[in-house]
Amino acid sequence: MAGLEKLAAIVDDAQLQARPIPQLTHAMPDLSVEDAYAIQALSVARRLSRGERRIGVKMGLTSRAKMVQVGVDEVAWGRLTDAMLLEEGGALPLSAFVHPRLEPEIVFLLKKRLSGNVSALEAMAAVEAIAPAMEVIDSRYENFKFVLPDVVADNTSSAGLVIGAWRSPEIDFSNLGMVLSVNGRPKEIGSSAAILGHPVRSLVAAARMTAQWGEALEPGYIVMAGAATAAHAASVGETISLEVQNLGSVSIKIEE
Ligand code: OOG
Ligand code: MG
Repeated sequence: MAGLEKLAAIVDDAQLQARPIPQLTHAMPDLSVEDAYAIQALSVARRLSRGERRIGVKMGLTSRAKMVQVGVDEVAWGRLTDAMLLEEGGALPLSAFVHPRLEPEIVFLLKKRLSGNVSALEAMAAVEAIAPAMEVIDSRYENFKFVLPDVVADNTSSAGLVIGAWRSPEIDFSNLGMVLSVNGRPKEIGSSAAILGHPVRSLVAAARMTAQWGEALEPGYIVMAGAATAAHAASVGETISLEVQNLGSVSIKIEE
C-alpha cells in the first residue's frame, strides 16, 4: 500500500536525519497497531536495502517502570539491524540522534529457531548465551511523546545497543540487581525481575508476537528483553554504565 510506504519513509527519514517529527496519530488518529507494524516492516526494509543486516528483535515496554515513563501500557517489539550496534566502552555521538535515552537490559543470543507459542523451557533451550546490555532508544517523535501505534511504526524507538560479554545462560537471571550509573553515580536501580517477572517471559512473548506478524526468532538472532527501569536521557560528557549482578557491566561515553 502506497500510503504505508509513505509513512515508512517519513519515520525512516526522521531517523536518518535525526530530526523530530509530529506523531503520526496526530494526522491519523485511527492508525491501527496492525498498520503500524506494517509501517515498521517497510521502514526497516528501507534500512536493509541500504545494506544494513537484520540481527534480531527488541522487546519494549516489558516493565512497569517503562510503561509508566512513556504512558503506554502494552508490550511492543521492534527490529534490530547491525547499524545499531555500538562499541562497548566506546562513544555515542549525540548529534546522530534526536533525543537519545539509555536503559538497562538483558539480551539473549539464540542458537535455535523459536516461533509462535513456546514454553519458558523451550525458550531457554534455544538460548546460547545471555549478556548485560544497554539499549539506546530514540523516539523520532517531538518531545518523546507517542501512543502505541506511533511507537510501533517508529520501530519501537530502536536506535542503538551496547552489548557486554556473553555468558552461559545456566546462571539464574530471574532476579539480578541492575544499576545504571551516570558518571559513576547510580541513577536507575532495578532488578531483572522487573522484566515481566522473569526476562525469559520476554523471550516467550517475542516468539509469540513476531509470529503474529509472520516472523520467527532465527538462530543467531539477539533478543533484547526490554528495560528493567526507566530510561536516562543522555547528555554530552556523561559516561553511562550498567552493572548487572553476576553478569558483568557495559559502558559508553556520550560525545557531541
Ligand atoms: C519505547 C521502547 C521501549 C523498552 O525496553 O521498554 C523499550 C520507548 O520507551 O521509547 O525499548
Ligand atoms: Mg529497550
